[in-house]
Amino acid sequence: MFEFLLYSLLLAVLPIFQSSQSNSVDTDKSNTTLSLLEILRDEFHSADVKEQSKLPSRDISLEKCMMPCEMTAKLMKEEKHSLCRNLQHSLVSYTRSTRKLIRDMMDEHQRSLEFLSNQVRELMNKVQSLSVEALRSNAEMFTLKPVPSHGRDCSDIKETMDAVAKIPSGIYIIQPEDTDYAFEVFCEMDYMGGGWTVIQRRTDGLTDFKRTWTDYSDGFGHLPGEHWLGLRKVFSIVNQKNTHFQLHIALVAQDDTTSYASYDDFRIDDETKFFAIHLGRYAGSAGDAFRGYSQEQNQDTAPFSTSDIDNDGCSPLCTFEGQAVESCSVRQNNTGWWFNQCGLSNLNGSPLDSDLCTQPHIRWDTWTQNGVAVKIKAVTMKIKRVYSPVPS
Ligand SMILES: [Ca+2]
Repeated sequence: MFEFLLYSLLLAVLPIFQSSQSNSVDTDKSNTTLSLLEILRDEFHSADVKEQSKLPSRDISLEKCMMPCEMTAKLMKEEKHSLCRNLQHSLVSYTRSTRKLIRDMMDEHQRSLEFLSNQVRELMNKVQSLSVEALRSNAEMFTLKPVPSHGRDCSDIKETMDAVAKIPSGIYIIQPEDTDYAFEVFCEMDYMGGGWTVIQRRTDGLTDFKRTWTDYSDGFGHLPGEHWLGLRKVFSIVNQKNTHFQLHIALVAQDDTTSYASYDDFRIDDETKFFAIHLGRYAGSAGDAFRGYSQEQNQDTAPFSTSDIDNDGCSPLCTFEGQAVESCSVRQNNTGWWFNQCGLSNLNGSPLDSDLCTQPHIRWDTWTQNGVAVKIKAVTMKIKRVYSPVPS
């Protein structure tokens, strides 16, 4: 019986070895194993024959053939079914675990993405809040903190700082007395004793002086070059208590000859009176073009005019350079000035106009050569404190 079981077992494993033989690289080893199995089968068969020969009155040939074959087939079938079942279970289990693994990984990625999105949202909120805070700080800095000024005007700066060291010409910050804001001005610290606050400069014609009332009130241009400081700022300087200001007008002709006009008590009214000009005594070499030669030409006490605010005294028309004009500003390139029936001066004209007869230009018509107005290519207007008693 034992031999029979052993033989059955061998028959069951033989196909496996045969199968592995066809796929195995180690062919010799498989052949050896196969030979061994065949020998064992033959031996078992011999032993079986011997055993069968001892059994009396039985169909030996039938049992010898049928029993092992049936058992073998049954065993092989069960083995195959078992293997298939195991394989099927393994595949199902593997598929399930793989699906679960993929699902877990996707869940993990989703959680990571959500976490990162939240982080980004929080950071953006922080950036926005910091931007708002920075803007508020800047606004507070400019609105609440006063800008430190160097003095009340260029004369004040010259007096207080020049005692310590010589100070150069350039841009300084001033805050005139009783003025609630500071602003920049160009100070000339070398010319005629220094301490001059420049209120107008015209040199190369690159700055557009065709401006409205608002621009002439607030100022425009580039402080180191051509500019108009602005009537409101000029008013705040000359309106300081216990001060008098001298106005100096420096002129340069196209042939580079120079001339000047000076007024020892210069001031202007406030905006409600259209910044009307008031001039003291004249001194200089260029003539008193502000006052001209007759009362009709006198610009002293005249209000300021621009192309959009007409105070030029032409009612309804003036005669200017032989023509009837309604607006002295419009007739003179839309520039602003203290026109009075136009008059003999307008220092805001263009220095590039060469034809004095037909084109607007810098005008100071009391400066003449051989009876003809000089062609002016540059002008500077500047003011300085005076301390000598001024006659009232
Ligand atoms: Ca007019």
